Amino acid sequence: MKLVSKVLEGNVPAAARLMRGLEDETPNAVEELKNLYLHTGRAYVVGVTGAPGAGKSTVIDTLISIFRKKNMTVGVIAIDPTSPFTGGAILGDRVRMQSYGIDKDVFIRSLASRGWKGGLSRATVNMIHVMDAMGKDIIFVEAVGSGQGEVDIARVADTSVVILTPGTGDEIQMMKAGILEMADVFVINKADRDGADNLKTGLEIMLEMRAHLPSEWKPGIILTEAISGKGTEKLAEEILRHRGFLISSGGLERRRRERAKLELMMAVQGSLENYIEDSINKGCLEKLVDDLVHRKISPHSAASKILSQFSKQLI
Ligand SMILES: Nc1nc2c(ncn2[C@@H]2O[C@H](COP(=O)(O)OP(=O)(O)OP(=O)(O)O)[C@@H](O)[C@H]2O)c(=O)[nH]1
Ligand SMILES: [Mg+2]
Repeated sequence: MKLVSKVLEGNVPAAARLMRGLEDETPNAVEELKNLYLHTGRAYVVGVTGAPGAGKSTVIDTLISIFRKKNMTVGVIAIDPTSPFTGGAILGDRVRMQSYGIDKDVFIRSLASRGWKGGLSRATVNMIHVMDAMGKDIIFVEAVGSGQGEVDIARVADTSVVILTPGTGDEIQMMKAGILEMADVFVINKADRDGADNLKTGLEIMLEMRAHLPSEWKPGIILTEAISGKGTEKLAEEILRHRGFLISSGGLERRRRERAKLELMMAVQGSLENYIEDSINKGCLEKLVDDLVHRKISPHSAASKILSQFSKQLI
């Protein structure tokens, strides 16, 4: 439990060590997390998604400065796009956001999108908890959006920012992936390029087509040129406006409840998976698979057997 008290004091090496432990889900780190969790729930989480190269890192970069000026401490979790050639994480984000390396109130951590024992959602949620416990006021989670991915980030974020760029046909992709429904704030970045106004109009029409109750949040559309910082102050305001709306409407509490439930389900799933892995060692699982292959049992009955053994073990 030594790491937790250090993390709560904002100790960076301790936080980095705990994060590494959580990457591999070592028993020690998982034990520390149990205690750490009780000190979390204060940070505001902003998901930032968009196509590769849309400008997510550049936008976050400008937002870091804006929120630091508001005296808020910042955490960033950058889920790197994985190169199809090497399977390694692209280093660009780390280099670009390096200038904050000396500011102790900004903590940036990259996460490779592969190789996480418990899956990306669990890894991301755990990183959020560590930064939250460190006392970060606002945490940005950058993730490449390619359909399913954004939806997952939306489940762990309080505010979901979706970045689009002109001339890429993003809006069509977006409708297909159901992103329209999950975005709280739309950003049209690279507004210095042709087609930004057309994209905005198209997006407005799509949003109008959705039925809105007067009490519902209507996502704003912010035009930015992240590279020069133009429009990003407005974006920061819009994020805070959404936060205000969530707090006053009770939406924040609902979202956080959903998140707690998601985590509970992931924890149950994790415990079951660990149990099943142990069963493999004992040969139980292979025996069940044999029975399935020879049609002596159905998958549902086999699952019930595993679950009943599991529940006996819990008692
Ligand atoms: N013209 C223009 N270029 C921009 C703007 N914002 C970012 N860029 C450039 O777009 C490129 C990609 O920006 P990033 O911030 O790395 O984009 P990203 O979405 O984080 O990219 P990945 O993490 O690789 O998915 C960089 O070369 C930026 O300099 C902008 O407003 N206008
Ligand atoms: Mg990036």
